[in-house]
Amino acid sequence: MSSNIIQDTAEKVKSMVGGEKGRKIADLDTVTQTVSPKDRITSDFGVKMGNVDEWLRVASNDKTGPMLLEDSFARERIHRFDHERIPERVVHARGAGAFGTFRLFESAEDVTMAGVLTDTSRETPVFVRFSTVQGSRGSADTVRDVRGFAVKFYTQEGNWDIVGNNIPVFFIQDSIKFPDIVHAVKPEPHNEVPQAQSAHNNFWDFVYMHTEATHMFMWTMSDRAIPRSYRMMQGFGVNTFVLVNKKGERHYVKFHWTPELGVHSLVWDEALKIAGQDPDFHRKDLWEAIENGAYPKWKFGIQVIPEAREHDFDFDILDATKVWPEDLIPVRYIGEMELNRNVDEYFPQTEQVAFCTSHMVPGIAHSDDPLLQGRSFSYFDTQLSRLGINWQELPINKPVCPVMNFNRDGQGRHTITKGQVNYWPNRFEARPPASAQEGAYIEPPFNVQGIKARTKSAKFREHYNQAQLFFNSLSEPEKNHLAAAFSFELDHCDDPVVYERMSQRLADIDLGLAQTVAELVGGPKPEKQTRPNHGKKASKLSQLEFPPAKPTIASRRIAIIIADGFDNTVYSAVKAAVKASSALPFTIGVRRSEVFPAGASKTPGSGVKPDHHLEGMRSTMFDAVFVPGGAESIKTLSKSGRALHWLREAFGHLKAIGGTGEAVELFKLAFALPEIQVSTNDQAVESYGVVTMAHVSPDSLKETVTIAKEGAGLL
Ligand code: HDE
Repeated sequence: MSSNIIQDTAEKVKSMVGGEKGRKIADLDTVTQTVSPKDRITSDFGVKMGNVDEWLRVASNDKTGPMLLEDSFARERIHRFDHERIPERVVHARGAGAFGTFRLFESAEDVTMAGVLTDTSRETPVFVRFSTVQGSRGSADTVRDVRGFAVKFYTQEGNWDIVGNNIPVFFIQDSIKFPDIVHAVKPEPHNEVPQAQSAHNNFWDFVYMHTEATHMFMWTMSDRAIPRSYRMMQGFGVNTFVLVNKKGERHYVKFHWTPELGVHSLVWDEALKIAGQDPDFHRKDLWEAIENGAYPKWKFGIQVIPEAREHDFDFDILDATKVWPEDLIPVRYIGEMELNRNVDEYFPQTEQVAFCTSHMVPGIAHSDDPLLQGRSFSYFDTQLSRLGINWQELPINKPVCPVMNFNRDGQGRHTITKGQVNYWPNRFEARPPASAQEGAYIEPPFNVQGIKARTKSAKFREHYNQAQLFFNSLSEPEKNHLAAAFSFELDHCDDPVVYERMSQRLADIDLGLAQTVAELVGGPKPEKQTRPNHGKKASKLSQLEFPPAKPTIASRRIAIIIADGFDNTVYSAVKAAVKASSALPFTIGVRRSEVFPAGASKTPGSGVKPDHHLEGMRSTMFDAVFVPGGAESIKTLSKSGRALHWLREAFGHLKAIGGTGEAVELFKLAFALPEIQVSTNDQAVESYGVVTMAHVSPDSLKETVTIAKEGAGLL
């Protein structure tokens, strides 16, 4: 009891093996077991089992009699199996997680005293879980939805969680509305349809009735809601938090994650198809990238407003349905996160991880954001039904610094605390709680005034300005995708009240948008803009403003299509070049068994064994397609409906496509667009994203390889 907890912390932290960044992994290692197939199977109580295939029963060669209840081995197996499931998360049920490291490259000590944001020598271990919101645990990854972006920092001062999303605003302003929005967006109660989609009457009815949702539904109808990869999306803390520095000064803050690979999305047709073809597309993508050493990275940034400037803006900075435009409050990038290790087992790690907005460390605090305050109640509460009262003891949730308190007992408690007392103060040399100087979390004094009432500041009542700002700031293709998304969603609403009203609502934002959508979905076509457009734009709302930090094809999936008689020189050179750029080449053959190059003897072993065949994997699984020439190969592919569909689909999804030699003829046939220019010699020609080279000489082969390697025209 009398031990000095602060000193303990420092010593324990120092003594942890594996260095700073390995600290959480070393901690998890203490509870990790590696099961070898050579190990003998035992019961949960450690007794070796002699038979795991047959229940003990009364039987003989000619008679199979009743089973015996006495077989506790068999009963144990069934009993454990019966209770394998826990309640899935009520939202964000489907997710994928990974471990990583957070490094700070600039101290933010002017605004916070949090060690994790001021000590540039630290490497803080993190666990991140990405998720979709609406669907259940078994739903598809590429649905149109917000993505969760939750980060747990295992800091030396305790756990800090930023439980964010990939969209910077939210549907509602007050947490009391959360059950309504979630009920409305989830499958409808009478028939539990549809799964993982907002394209239904109840959702659009809700957002029509709640004008505060207008800004958010503009984002969810944009390309942001169908990301190409978890690795290619931004993360936002969404809520307004407070940073406190050593002088006790408070600053309002928003947290940002910006991906090194840039922000990229699927096109809707791709997203729809992938949901069926590979429902685990995002989960696999994250896993594959980490296994291949293409560790995803995000820059970490803060937008800071000093306390005294809280009321200087035409929106309330505590309103989670508003962004802080970056032109007004620039993002200050101070750190970087890398994800570099996959989980060892999904359930104890990704499923049992529990994030809470109230997990904060000294230097980081709550603001009066009415959404945040309610969240901080909800996350604690929900873990009780998911994981039980001792959820913070689960290895993935345990801090890496010591925990000492008198919270005790409860179901599933497994920490054993020695000592005679479990209360404070006590007759032993109990030390008082720590002071701020000793690292305690002390709420900075804050003057609160007001009338007790169910209301919010007047600025919370303005709901359209930023919806227009967002729309005005998008590029033309993004605006077109937005109109298409509304048209898809409202087409799935069969109650005319819903799609007719929503068609009208869009005229509060933009007349052109409202008219396009109304016409397509059969709503009344608005004649005039019901709310004048202020015409303002802001930077960093269009995702096109987030290109990759440097052009790269690393970790991209590139399909190389071949049939018997393909040009092996080009095939091998391109494949090697793709690999050399840390991208992933996949050979797609007309069949998965050996395919033979031009001039080969066709003896077993002299050909190439493709990774997949054209029916097994579709173009939607790849970022780019390359077809090497070879007269016989191209003749076969030209006659294959599937091969032509592959190319047309890739073209329609705006994929980069490349081909040499006779492949030029295949492209003419597949695309049949007179506008597309193709090469007629050994010069590469790029047109509509299709790169061709009709003749390949030793010199031009180098160029082909460069095209593939540098991604020029490919991605
Ligand atoms: Fe959540 N949210 N949320 N949310 N949320 C949950 O907590 C809640 C909100 C977010 O990977 C639940 O542990 C309320 C905003 C993520 O484990 C639950 C309100 C943002 C995750 C909950 C919100 C989020 C959750 C379900 C309105 C973006 C997944 C299981 C006041 C900043 C975390 C759980 C993970 C999960 C409540 C609004 C993000 C029920 C009451 C805004 C990323 O507690």
